[in-house]
Formats: sequence, C-alpha cells, structure tokens
Amino acid sequence: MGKLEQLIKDLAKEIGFDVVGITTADPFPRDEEAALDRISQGLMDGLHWYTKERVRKANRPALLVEGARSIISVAMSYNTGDPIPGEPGPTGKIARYAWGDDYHTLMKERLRRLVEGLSEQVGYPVKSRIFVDDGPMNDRAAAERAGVGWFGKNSNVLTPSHGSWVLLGQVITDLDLKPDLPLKKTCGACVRCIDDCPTGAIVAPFVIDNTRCISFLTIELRGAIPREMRPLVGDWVFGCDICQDVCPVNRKAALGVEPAFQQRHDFGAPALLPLLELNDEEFRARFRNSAIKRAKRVGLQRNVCVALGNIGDLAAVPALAKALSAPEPIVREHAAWALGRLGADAALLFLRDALPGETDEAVRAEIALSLSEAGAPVSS
Ligand code: B12
Ligand code: SF4
Ligand code: SF4
Repeated sequence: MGKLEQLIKDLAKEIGFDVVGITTADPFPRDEEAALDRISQGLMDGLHWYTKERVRKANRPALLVEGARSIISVAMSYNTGDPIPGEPGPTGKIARYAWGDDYHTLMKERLRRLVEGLSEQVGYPVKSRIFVDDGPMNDRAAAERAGVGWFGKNSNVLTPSHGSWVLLGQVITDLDLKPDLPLKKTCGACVRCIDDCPTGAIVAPFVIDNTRCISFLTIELRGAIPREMRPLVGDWVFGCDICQDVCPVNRKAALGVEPAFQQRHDFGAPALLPLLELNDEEFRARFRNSAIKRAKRVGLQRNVCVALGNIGDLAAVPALAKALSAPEPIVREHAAWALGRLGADAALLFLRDALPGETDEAVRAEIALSLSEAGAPVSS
C-alpha cells in the first residue's frame, strides 16, 4: 500500500468509518448483467426508479464522474446491542439500521470531511463525488471489489470485523490510487438465510425477489401490502433483519461505536398502539433525522395494522377499531384486515358496524372478505 492510500485509510478510520478499501473505477460487468436480468425477470418490480438506465450508470463509475480513476469504499457499523424495550403493550420490530439517526446525512457529511482531508494532503481540490445509498451507484459491488467485504447469499456484503451490520458509502475520484484486492471469503455450504427468510424472497443464492422482501413491502411500497404477504410480514413495521439475524458470521460481529446510531426512543422494540395515533406533525417530530421517515406516516400505520393482526393481542382491538375511521383508505383497509385476523367477537362487531358507512371500494371489499373468512355474517 502506498503512502497516500495508508493516509486515506487512517483518516477514514479517524473520521469514524469501521472498514475502508480502495478499488479502481473500472466497470462492474457481472453486477450490471445480473441487475439487468433481475429487472427483466420482474424481480425488481415495485421500485419504479430502478431502471436499466440507472443500472448502467451504477455499474460504470466513469459515467458518474468524468475521468474517474478510483473508488474509496467505506463501511460503518450500526450494530449497537440489544433493543431497549419501550412502553408496555404490543411491540413490533424496526430494522436495526434505522434505530438511530439517519445514516445518509451522517455518512455523507463524514465522506465530505474525508475528501477535504484528502485535498489538503494532495494540495489541490480533489475531483470527487460522494454516494451513500441514494445515488445511482452500486454500493455493494464497489465494497466487494475494494475488499471491504464479500457477498453473502442473502446479497448483503459481510465484513470480516462487523459482519453485514454495516452501511456502505463511496467516494469516486479522479485520483489514481493503488487498489486493494477482493477478499477470498465465501459463505461456504451455509444456506441459513435462504431457509429462514419468511417470505421466500431469497429465490437463489445472491438473488432477492424485491417484491417478496419485507424490507420493500414495509418501506418502499406505497399502497396496499398484497393480502397473501401480510401474514408473512410478522411483527416487522419497518424493514427486516431476519436474514442477517440468523447469519453465523454476524454472531461474531464487533459492536459499532457510533453514538448517533444508538437506539432512539423505543425504536428497537416500538410500542405499536401509540404509533397508530400519530398525526403528520407528530410523525415528523418523532422521526426527524431518522431513516423511518421514508415509510411516511400512512405507510408506517399500514404496517402497524398488519403487525397487530399478526401479533394477535386483543388489547389492539380498540386502537384498530379507531383506525377504521382514519382519513386514509390504506390505513382503514389494513386495520380491517387486522381486526378480521384477530377474529374475536368484538373485533368482528367493529367490522360489521363500519361496513355500511364505508365508501371506499377496496376497504369495503376488505371488510366483507375479512368477515366472511372469520365466518361472521357480513350484514347485521
Ligand atoms: C434497491 C435496494 C434495496 C431493495 C432491493 C434489495 C436487493 N437485494 O437489491 C430492498 C428495498 C428490498 C432493499 C432491502 C435491504 N437493503 Co437495500 N439497497 C438497495 C440499493 C438502493 C440498490 C441495490 C441494488 O442495486 N440491487 C440490485 C440487485 C441486482 O443487486 P444485489 O441484490 O445486491 O445483487 C448483486 C449480487 O447478486 C451480485 N452478483 C451477481 N452474480 C453474482 C455471483 C456471485 C458468486 C456473487 C458473490 C455475487 C453476484 O450482483 C448483483 C448486483 O451487484 C442499495 C444502495 C445502492 N445504491 O447500492 C441498498 C443497500 C443494498 N441496502 C442496504 C440495506 C442495509 C438493506 C437491508 C438490510 C435493510 C433492512 N434491514 O431492511 C435490506 C436487505 C435485504 C436483502 N437481503 O438484500 C445496504 C446493504 C449493506 C450491506 N452490508 O450489504 C445498501 C448497500 C445501502 C447502503 N449504502 O448501505 N434494498
Ligand atoms: S430482509 Fe427479510 S424478507 Fe428480505 S430477504 Fe432478508 S429475511 Fe427475507
Ligand atoms: S446465513 Fe449463511 S448463507 Fe446466508 S449470508 Fe450468512 S453465511 Fe452466507
């Protein structure tokens, strides 16, 4: 490793990144082909912004930065220990990466500091572009080739020190840096994540069907969660960690030390009933500078209804009954489904009472179906 490369790594670690690697700005042909195939097979359906054009850019760094020569690839751990329980009552689950502050803002700000430090070292402003998740860049492919980690069969990049509990970021630059080598590690014969994914979303090693992934269904999807998927979502209300929780590599992962990623409020085990009560302003206040904002209030409340239906605690009946008169049809529809799934007499009574006054076709259909599935008469 050259002097400048060592300096970059020292600086990145000093700034708070846990793993750092360097690779060339050459294209990622295997990944481009895989991603284009995935789109053609409908496995990326639902992500309207994930286009073939984006895939081409994401896998050809020179299209993103003119004269690009190198990529500095960083990983930051968000593995901050066990959840701290919140209020009593039914609780759900939020993916670990969203327990603390929003990583996009934090990591981008740190990568800007890295670029500033780098410019100071070389004595001129380095040409660069920063990516953390939200731009057209293939973060995992860069991390793999830079030796930051290897692809697990659940398609997450696993680092030797912090497992897959890391978020990835990149600086593409015109500096000519000496690249690191990819790691020679693999999952071996393990298939735990494939077997344990509750929705069967890992359709082959390294291949996710986005439309079945709970992370997509609870974060990215706008509109109704397909009815057949709802029981499989379990108690996840934002994202899903099952394929990482079961991974043996993650059992040995070091804890992350970033204070900003420590659990806020009760995000590690959120009390669900209060979440159903939030209005827009309260939602914004509670989830300020949190990745959870992305689900939007209506999306989160939709997910909370599904989780409450799956948890099966009858203490949720009054809150779900109240949600039957929420202004948004999506919330009403999923509250109706949850009440039907709880199946108790009181829950079904609320459903029957709501039907005559319901004007939205999809909600009416959900109420009628939920009642008939529970063996209850549709009209009183
Ligand atoms: C779209 C997206 C999603 C979608 C689709 C998931 C997916 N697998 O692609 C959804 C919403 C479902 C999602 C979920 C999650 N995501 Co996401 N997501 C992205 C995003 C924006 C693009 C990823 C992408 O291009 N996918 C397209 C497919 C084709 O790529 P792929 O699944 O990675 O598959 C690659 C391999 O198959 C490889 N490949 C092909 N052939 C072969 C053969 C061999 C032998 C090997 C080894 C590899 C290999 O090529 C493919 C392309 O690189 C990236 C950020 C970014 N800009 O890169 C974050 C990103 C991948 N997500 C991230 C995270 C944290 C998650 C979740 C863990 C969040 C959660 N807890 O809910 C889950 C994990 C679900 C899972 N098992 O993948 C992190 C991953 C960090 C890591 N350690 O890997 C990223 C990198 C964001 C970031 N900057 O940190 N995500
Ligand atoms: S995040 Fe959850 S639903 Fe998605 S692949 Fe992993 S285990 Fe399956
Ligand atoms: S659970 Fe096993 S197969 Fe899946 S990523 Fe971890 S080591 Fe690889």
